[in-house]
Amino acid sequence: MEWLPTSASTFAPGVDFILWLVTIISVLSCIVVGAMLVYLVVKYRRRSDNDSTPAITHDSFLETLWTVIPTILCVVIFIYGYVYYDEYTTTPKNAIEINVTGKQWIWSFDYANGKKTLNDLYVPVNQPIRLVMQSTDVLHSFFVPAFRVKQDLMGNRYTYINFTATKEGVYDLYCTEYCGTAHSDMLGKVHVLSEAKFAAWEDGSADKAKKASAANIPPAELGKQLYSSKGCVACHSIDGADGVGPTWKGLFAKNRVFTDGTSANADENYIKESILYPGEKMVEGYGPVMPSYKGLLDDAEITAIIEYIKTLK
Ligand code: HEC
Ligand SMILES: [Cu+2]
Repeated sequence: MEWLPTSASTFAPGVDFILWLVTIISVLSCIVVGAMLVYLVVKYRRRSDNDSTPAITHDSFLETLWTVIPTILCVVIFIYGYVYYDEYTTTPKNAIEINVTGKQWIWSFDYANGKKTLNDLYVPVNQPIRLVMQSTDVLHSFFVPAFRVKQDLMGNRYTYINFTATKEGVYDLYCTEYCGTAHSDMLGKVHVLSEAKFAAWEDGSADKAKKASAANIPPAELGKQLYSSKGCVACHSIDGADGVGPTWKGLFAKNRVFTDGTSANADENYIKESILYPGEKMVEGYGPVMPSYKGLLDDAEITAIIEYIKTLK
């Protein structure tokens, strides 16, 4: 049985150590106090009607003991806590910076070379990373359990977090600040890549390889994957339920009415336009909250999403 999530950053061992330290101290104290309580209750129970207890009011030895021992324990916990907190809040000089924007209900990541990703953060292994984070609306919170890092994102200021991933792999990213209807869908993945794989990802050759393999799956199937991986799932249902955005069930070829009174038939071109320029035609009854996916989805991916929507009758 795994007690704690995978440990995949330089912070994880220290955080886990303090967690265990505090847990063990608490459990041991609880057992000792509990056992003494039972023992003393039994030992000094009232045995007969004229059994009387001596009136002891003070014991300097005991008082010193129960002051000194907890104080030492607190100081030890404080010192470990302080040392790790200091490490946690100090960014190494050679850290790579990545900008993070939290938005109802999407994570977006902007990299130094101009790349941008949604819900998927890519980082090289064994490289200090500094995230410069902000929110465009309400509070969100960036939490990667495997790295033992968590930090709120705010609308009026930048907040920071740093970490160094130590193990290649894909880790869960959660929003841990309740941020509205689709909070529970505000999920992402952190992809920790080897240096070589990260370089390939950065210059785009990994994208091409991935696209080539994506080309082998049916478009509707790819569209279904994109629906979750690109975060459409946060606002659009596929079962007819109303969400932040209209459901995709039965959307294709349906007549759409817009806030300016015009209307259109939901064909391929309309859906593509809705994805690239969501503000152009506002479906009646909904707010202007959908982000543009221009530059985030290529033509083949948009076609795949359209094919997927067509299957949702
Ligand atoms: C933050 C919430 C949100 C996310 C995320 C989102 N949308 Fe939307 N979407 C909306 C809202 C709200 C509308 C209706 C208002 C409008 O027309 O912009 C909408 C409208 C649409 C429409 C037109 C629907 C209709 O009924 O006419 C399409 C197509 C669409 N979105 C596709 C997508 C795709 C594809 C994705 C993911 C790649 C996505 N949306 C992600 C909120 C969102
Ligand atoms: Cu959130």
